[in-house]
Amino acid sequence: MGALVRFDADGHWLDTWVCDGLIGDELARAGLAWGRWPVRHFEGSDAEAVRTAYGEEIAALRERFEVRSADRVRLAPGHAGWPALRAQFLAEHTHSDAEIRFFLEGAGLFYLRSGEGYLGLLCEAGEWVALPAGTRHFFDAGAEPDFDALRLFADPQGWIAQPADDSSLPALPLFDDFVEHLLALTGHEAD
Ligand code: LAC
Ligand code: NI
Repeated sequence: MGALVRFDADGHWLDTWVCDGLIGDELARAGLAWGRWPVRHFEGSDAEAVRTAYGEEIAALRERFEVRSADRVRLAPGHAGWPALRAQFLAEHTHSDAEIRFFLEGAGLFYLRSGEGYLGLLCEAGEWVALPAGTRHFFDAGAEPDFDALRLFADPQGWIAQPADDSSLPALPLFDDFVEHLLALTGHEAD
């Protein structure tokens, strides 16, 4: 289950959306495209394997966005490089192209500025999101990352981030706290 949460300027949790239609509408208002594709199981650990399994869906995205390169990021719990990568993802940044991410497995949390406050978008397997170029955002996947995602880039060089001045950011719940709070709200216990 993906989820979208609105926070105020001080980082207080305000509204929670967990229905596809409402998440899509709310994100569209914030200028983001979002959707869900069927989860398919396929062989292969590279970006090409995803393009083969999701040919039609990815072709449709390519009609909407400029896409010149792609890569695939798979991070399993205990990944040695995660602390350094996490710090890089957690720093608020922008990209000169749209940030398009499609989750094949696991989950990740995006934060972006919206109006006076912030939106937190939890993406799970089957969900994709496109943040327009220049959107200030950051990302987390928790203390133990567990996701597999396709990243599509307009820039042929792939992942390039411009740091944003994040000194005004309030404390927003990172992935593990976000999920715990969400599960408590929706009446589920965390594992
Ligand atoms: C990205 C996330 C970390 O740019 O925002 O992939
Ligand atoms: Ni980014």
